[in-house]
Amino acid sequence: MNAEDQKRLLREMIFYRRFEDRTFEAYMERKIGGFLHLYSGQEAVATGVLEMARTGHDYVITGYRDHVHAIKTGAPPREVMAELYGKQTGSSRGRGGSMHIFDPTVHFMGGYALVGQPFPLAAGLALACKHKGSDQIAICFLGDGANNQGTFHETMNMASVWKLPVLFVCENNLYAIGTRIERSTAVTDQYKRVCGYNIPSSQHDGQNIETVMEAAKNAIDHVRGGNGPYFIEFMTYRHRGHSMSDAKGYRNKEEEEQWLKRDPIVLYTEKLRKAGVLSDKDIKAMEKAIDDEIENEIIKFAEESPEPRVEDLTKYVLDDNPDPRWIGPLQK
Ligand SMILES: Cc1ncc(C[n+]2csc(CCOP(=O)(O)OP(=O)(O)O)c2C)c(N)n1
Ligand SMILES: [Mg+2]
Repeated sequence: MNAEDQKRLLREMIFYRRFEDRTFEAYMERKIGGFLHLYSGQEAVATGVLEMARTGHDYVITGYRDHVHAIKTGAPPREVMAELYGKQTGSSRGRGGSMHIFDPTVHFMGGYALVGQPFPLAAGLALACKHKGSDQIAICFLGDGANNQGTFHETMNMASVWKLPVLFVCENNLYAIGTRIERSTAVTDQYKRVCGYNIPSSQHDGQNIETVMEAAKNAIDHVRGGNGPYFIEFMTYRHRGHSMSDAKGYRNKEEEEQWLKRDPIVLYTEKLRKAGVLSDKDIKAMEKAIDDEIENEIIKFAEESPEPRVEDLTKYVLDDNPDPRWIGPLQK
């Protein structure tokens, strides 16, 4: 990878971190309501995997921790922020909020609140790709906890039998809300669980973005090459609580400190600094430009956007009244 791409990827990860930090503040100021699950600490996974995908062409789907996945897929950050604010200009026209970012114009097929819901939807998207005879694939992100849902097992079986072009990306952050993985899951290495469905799989470090990219490239090549599904697991950690009302009492300080040392942004910044790609001054300038962009373009847009109108309440909800932006792209 050349230095320009490395710098861009670091900038993207810092942008995602600052975006999430700023949503935290807006939530505390009561500008964002409802549930809010932040992605801080896991940035290298979505950034690295989607860097290797053909965004806008492939279909991407995930759970409720979805802001970064949506933006990296191509949803405009200011529309994602406006959605968090519940505004009419939001990705889902203010109807969805944090857990339901949706932008089919870039084939981001949603965040979903129900754990395990995206598995069968991803299989459906992959089946559609297969029927169309296209080289598109579906990429389904999900947490370690989601793999204990019935939908996981049903989907893995059908995806394998039908050789569907779907990549399952497990973000194993060791916890499902406050339950540590050993307490809920008999086989804690998630990649081993799909051997019963004859799906090839592997496990990798999710904190090193270049490792993620290399692993994702191999997995995507496998799926796009017509070989059926692949299941890839990344070991990672969320820095913040599960959602905003979580004081993290179930985790110990030593564990958190260990993972903070392996923060994906810290690791990549160190690597690029040592390689002479970036100086401390460059990093400071980068952070300043990101903060300005978030404040002056993204937050400003969300704050100044109108609320949805009461008389439009049922608009875009039912099939007979879709958002015109969504009609064409869904057919592509
Ligand atoms: C069907 C369903 N059951 C339970 C819940 C409550 N719930 C919300 S998040 C969550 C844990 C999911 O953990 P994981 O898949 O590891 O994702 P992470 O939050 O770690 O990203 C649970 C049980 C839900 N949203 N949907
Ligand atoms: Mg988890």
